[in-house]
Amino acid sequence: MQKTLAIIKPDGVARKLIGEVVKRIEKNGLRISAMKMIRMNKSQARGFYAVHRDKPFFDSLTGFMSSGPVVVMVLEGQDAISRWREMMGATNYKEAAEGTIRRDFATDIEKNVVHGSDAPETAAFEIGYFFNAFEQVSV
Ligand code: IDP
Ligand code: MG
Repeated sequence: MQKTLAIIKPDGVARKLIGEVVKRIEKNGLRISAMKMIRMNKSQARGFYAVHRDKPFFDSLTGFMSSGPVVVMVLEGQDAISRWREMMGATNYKEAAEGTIRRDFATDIEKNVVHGSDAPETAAFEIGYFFNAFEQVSV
């Protein structure tokens, strides 16, 4: 059993893709054990993406992530981290495999619809960044 953090980014929410993304998650068999809509301010987005603070795209990315509401979710299941990343597709939608969320819906390397944790340690940090223990249900 593994947990991962998923985000439907501001472009995904604005383009009314919440239902589509949730449908794919449920179809895949991952369980949603926490979910809420929030809007980050710039400093909260900077905290979330702190690992990327030295990247040239950091300022643009954190501006984008604080530009509108996002849906944050905890997904649970066997190999949840890699399964969710497989469903998302490569960071650059042009390199993403057919049938992935980013291949089907992303418009830009930055505006790529969804986020997913990349390892158990980052998943633990990212889940704790948004959810306390009471907000995560056992399903
Ligand atoms: P990931 O979301 O697939 O894990 P990361 O390398 O962790 O990709 O980058 C975090 C986010 O930063 C990406 O999802 C994308 O929104 C943005 N990003 C990554 N690389 C670039 C880039 O080269 N230019 C602009 N934005 C980028
Ligand atoms: Mg990443």
